[in-house]
Amino acid sequence: MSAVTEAPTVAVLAHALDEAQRSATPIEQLSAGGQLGLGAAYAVQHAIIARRQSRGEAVSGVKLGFTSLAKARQMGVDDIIIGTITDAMRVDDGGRFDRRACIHPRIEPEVAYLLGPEFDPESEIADERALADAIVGVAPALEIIDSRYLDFRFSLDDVVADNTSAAGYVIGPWVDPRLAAEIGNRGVRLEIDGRLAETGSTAAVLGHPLRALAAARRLASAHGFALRAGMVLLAGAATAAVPLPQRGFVEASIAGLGRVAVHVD
Ligand code: 0L1
Repeated sequence: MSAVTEAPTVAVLAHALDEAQRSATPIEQLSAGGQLGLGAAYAVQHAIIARRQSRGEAVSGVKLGFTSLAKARQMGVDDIIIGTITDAMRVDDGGRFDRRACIHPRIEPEVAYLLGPEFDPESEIADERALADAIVGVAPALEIIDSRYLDFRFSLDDVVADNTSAAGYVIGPWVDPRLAAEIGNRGVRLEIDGRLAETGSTAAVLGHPLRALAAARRLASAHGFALRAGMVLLAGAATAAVPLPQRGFVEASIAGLGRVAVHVD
């Protein structure tokens, strides 16, 4: 009798990626076994989040990836993607992040938005101005990413399935949402132990980070994500990501917006 090879199911792939994250052990890219497809990749991501929820985690928001050209080039991909963040990934501003939970983590500065009740994708509002009015806070943020794939290499489908490499995030002080319109082209600095590691501008995020609001709505309705009041939206990296140090103090600042920091150990 000839052997029949079947494509692995969404559940099998989600289990593999979830276990890779929990054991901090990298796995081969899913695409090595054949093309996955974007629909299946998002199904795997949702299945991973369901596994995390069954362990008691709560979804706290969404994150966009590859909203910056520099970042997309760094990783060799060419489209914006959406991922899920949970309460277990959140670290307090100035708090501690345990690097040993990761495989090969990197860190990047971002702009975060706090979504208000009007942000729901079912609501009528669609233009950029109205979406900006639907946020209730804006803050500087740090995102820690950690690909569960060997050598931090992946295709677009791979990284979507791997929940867009989400590993941790830190939100600085929330400020008045009206400030969001004014920070379209502000200097961004990422420092490690007081030394400059990366510098850039908020304009690297889609030309103006507020454009992430419309992108998030579009991607959320296309790929089955809920956007609810009180959720955080991470708009995507404003600079290339840098390797997270073994230990140290990482701080990001966005001119006119504020600072956010994390201790790594
Ligand atoms: O901000 C970003 O563009 C995050 C991308 C996440 C995917 C990755 O680089 O691993």
